[in-house]
Amino acid sequence: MSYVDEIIEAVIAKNPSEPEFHQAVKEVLNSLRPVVEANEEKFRREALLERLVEPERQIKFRVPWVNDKGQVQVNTGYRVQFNSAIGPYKGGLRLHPSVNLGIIKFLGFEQIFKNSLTGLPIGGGKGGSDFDPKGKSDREVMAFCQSFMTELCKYIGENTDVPAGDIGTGAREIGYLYGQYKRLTGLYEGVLTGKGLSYGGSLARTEATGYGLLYLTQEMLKMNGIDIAGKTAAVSGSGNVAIYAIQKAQQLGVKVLTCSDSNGWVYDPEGIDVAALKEIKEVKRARLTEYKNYRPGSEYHEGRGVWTVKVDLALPCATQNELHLEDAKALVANGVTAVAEGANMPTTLEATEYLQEQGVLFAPGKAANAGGVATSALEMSQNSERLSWTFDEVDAKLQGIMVNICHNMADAAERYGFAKNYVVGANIAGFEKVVDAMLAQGVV
Ligand code: NDP
Ligand code: 2IT
Repeated sequence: MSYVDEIIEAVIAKNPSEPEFHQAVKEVLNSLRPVVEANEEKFRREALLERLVEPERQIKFRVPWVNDKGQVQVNTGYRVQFNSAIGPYKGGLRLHPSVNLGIIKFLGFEQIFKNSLTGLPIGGGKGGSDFDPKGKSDREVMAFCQSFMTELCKYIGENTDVPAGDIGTGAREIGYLYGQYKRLTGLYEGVLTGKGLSYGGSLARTEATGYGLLYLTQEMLKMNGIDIAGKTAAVSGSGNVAIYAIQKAQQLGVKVLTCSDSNGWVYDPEGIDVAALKEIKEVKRARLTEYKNYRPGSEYHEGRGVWTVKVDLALPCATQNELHLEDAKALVANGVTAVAEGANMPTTLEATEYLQEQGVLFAPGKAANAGGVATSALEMSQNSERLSWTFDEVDAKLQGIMVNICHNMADAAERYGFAKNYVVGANIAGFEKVVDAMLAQGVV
C-alpha cells in the first residue's frame, strides 16, 4: 500500500468518530501524492506524514457559566495546537453547537497549510466550544467568554498561540475574551486578533476574509483570460465572510443575487443590499426573514437553495459541506464558471471532483479564504511594533498576498503536471514550506 493510503487508513482507525477530520486529511494527502512519492524513503524514515496528522497538543476543558435565570450551564472548550513548525499556532475560535473535537481538528489541519500559503510566519491551530451565542444576552455571552478564557489563558500568548474569530466569534466575543485575558495575566499583548480598533485591532481585519476571497477570485479569473466585472454570483451565508465578500464583489462590478443563513435564503434580482444585510446581521443580530422588509422585490425561501440560481460565480461562505454533488450539478447545468470557497471545506469531496472534471475553475478555501488569517498576522505585526497602519496600507498588503497565493497555487499545480488543479496546487504549495521547516527542526 502507498504511504499516503497507509496514513489515511491509520487516521480513520485512530480517530473513528471524526468524519470531517478524515475528509480534510484525505483531500490534503491525496493532493500530496506526487511530492510524497518523489521523497518516499526520506518521508517514511522521518515519519513525516504521521507527525503531520497528529496534533502537537489538544486541550479540552470544562466551561461552566451562569445564565440570566441563575442556572449553571456547562459547555466544552477546545484548543488544538496542530503544528508550530513555521510560527506560533494561529487560528480562530468557533462557537457553534455542532463543535466537537473532530471539527476543530479538521479546521486546525486546514489552517496549517492555509497559514503557510500566506507566506507569513504562523503555525496552525483552532479552537472553540459547543456554546451557541445565538439568542443569548450580552451578559450571558460575556459570562461564557470569561469562563472560557479563564482556562484557555494558560495555553496561549502572543508568541505561542494567537486565537481569533470564526463562526459565532465576532468583535463582541473577542472583546470579552481579550478583557479577561488581560485581567488574568496582566499582559496587554497581541494575544488575540480581530480586536476592536480602540484596543489594538487592525483596520481591514473585519473585511479581510471576504475581500481576500474576491481578490483571489479576480486573479484566478484573470489568469484564465476572464474579466470579473459584469459577472453574477451566488453567495451562501450572511456572516462576516459573506457580508464583505458581497461588498467587494459589488465594488468589482459583480452582481450578487443570493445570501443565506441556517434557516433559509434570499434571492434579490437587483443584487443584495449590503447596508440592509449589515443592519440585520451586525446590528440587530436578526434572521434573514427580515430582508424582505428592506427589499420588497426580493424573495425569501426556507431551507437550502442558493446553488439552484443561474450564476457565473459560486462563493460558499457559510460552513463545511454545504455544497453537495447535486448542487454542483445544478451549478454546472446553469453554466457556472468558477467556485471559490470563502468558508472552510464548504464543498464535499464528490462535488469538488465533479466541478473540476467539468472544467469549472475551483479555488479551495485554504487559498481563497486565507485573507482573514493573513490580515490577522498583519495585526500581530502592528501589535509587535506598537503602531497601526492605515486601511489602505493593510488592504494593499492583503491584495498582494492574495495575488501571490493565486500564482503560487497555480505554479505548484503546473510544476507537478496538474495544471489548473488549484486544490493540488494549494496543498502542495502550503505543504512545501511546512515540510522544509519540520525536517530542519529534527524529531520534535
Ligand atoms: P459567522 O458566524 O459570521 O457567519 C456564519 C454564517 O454561516 C451565518 O450566516 C450562519 O447562519 C451560516 N451557518 C453557520 N453554520 C451553518 C450551518 N451549520 N448551516 C447553515 N448555515 C450555517 O462566521 P464567518 O462568516 O466568520 O465564517 C463563515 C465560514 O468562513 C466558516 O467556515 C469559517 O470557518 C470560515 N472562515 C472565516 C474566517 C473569518 O475571518 N471569520 C476566515 C476564514 C474562513 P446562522 O446565522 O443561521 O447560523
Ligand atoms: O479559518 C480561518 O482562517 C479563520 N477563522 C481566521 C483565523 C485567524 O487567526 O484570523
